[in-house]
Amino acid sequence: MARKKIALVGAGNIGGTLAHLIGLKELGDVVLFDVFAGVAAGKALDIMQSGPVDGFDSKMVGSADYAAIEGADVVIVTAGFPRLPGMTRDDLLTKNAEVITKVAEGIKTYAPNAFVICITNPLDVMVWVLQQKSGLPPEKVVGMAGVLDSARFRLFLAEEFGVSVEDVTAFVLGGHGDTMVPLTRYSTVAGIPVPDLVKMGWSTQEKIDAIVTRTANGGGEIVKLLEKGSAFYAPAASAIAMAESYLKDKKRVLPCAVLLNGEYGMNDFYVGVPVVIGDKGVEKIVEVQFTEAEKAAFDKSCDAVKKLIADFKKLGV
Ligand code: TXD
Repeated sequence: MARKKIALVGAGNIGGTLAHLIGLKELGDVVLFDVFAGVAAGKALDIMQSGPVDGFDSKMVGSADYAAIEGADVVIVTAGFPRLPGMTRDDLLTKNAEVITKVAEGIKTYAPNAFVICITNPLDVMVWVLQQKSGLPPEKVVGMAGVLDSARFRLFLAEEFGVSVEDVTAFVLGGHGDTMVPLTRYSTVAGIPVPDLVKMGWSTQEKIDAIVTRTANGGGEIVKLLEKGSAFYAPAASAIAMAESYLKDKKRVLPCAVLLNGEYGMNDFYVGVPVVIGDKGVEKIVEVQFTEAEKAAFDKSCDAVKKLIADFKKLGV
């Protein structure tokens, strides 16, 4: 069986980390694409040279020519401009929409059968632009945000409870941004919901509320610390979990930004909800019952995404 081909459009911080993880996990061969061909080729060669040490044989090349991504099984898109301190995700809208439009054309021409994972911010709008402009089926174009947001939530909860991150599951919905909706009711330690753990005296509601706020601002916290650029290790690991579920038909249940078509009473825009990812792409959208407060928070988050899309349409990019 031939090795899978994974194209990484954008060879910056996340792109390089993705390539390294793909090598370490032996998921396939890698094409790093970037407008800076030298950066893409340099990272590809550098990572391939770690192969003999770590014991992987993935072939890696760098290119500034879209023809290089031809026939890719998976395309992960990070191309664009990162968020700088003081800049909101929304400020990135115009600049990154232009980049994503070009990327969509490249994918449509050279990798129309790929499973495409978009990471570029502002995520929920960029993944929508990518799907619209590429014309790929919606079940093959998803956005990565929820896996990262729930990983942050899981880490903070694990620290609060003094337990392994492995035993904490978390449930995060909505747009990637300040309006994201962490559902504590569906977040657990080994199956015990967080509200029950509060009742058991493991924490207080105030502390859980603070963790929810910290999670929603998780990206900004890293941006502030780094001073230059945004998070890249955890975002890369999160996208790899999604790619792996597709490539191995694992059917993992992961929160991803997907195009809603009536689910949750919403239509025609991308937002984060739990989905099953298998070899057909998004195989199922999981619809949970909301309480009134949860529904209000989810609607607010959807409104923020819809507003961004309306802003984008006005720009006419
Ligand atoms: O949860 C999430 N979705 C995110 C999103 C979490 C963290 C970061 N998130 C966003 O990912 C971030 O706001 C950025 O929009 C992307 C990529 O982040 P990264 O840290 O990798 O940014 P870099 O290091 O600046 O890399 C971007 C690369 C860089 O090498 C540019 O030269 C390249 O993109 N670039 C392009 N490549 C191809 N084609 C075009 N047109 C292009 N323009 C820039």
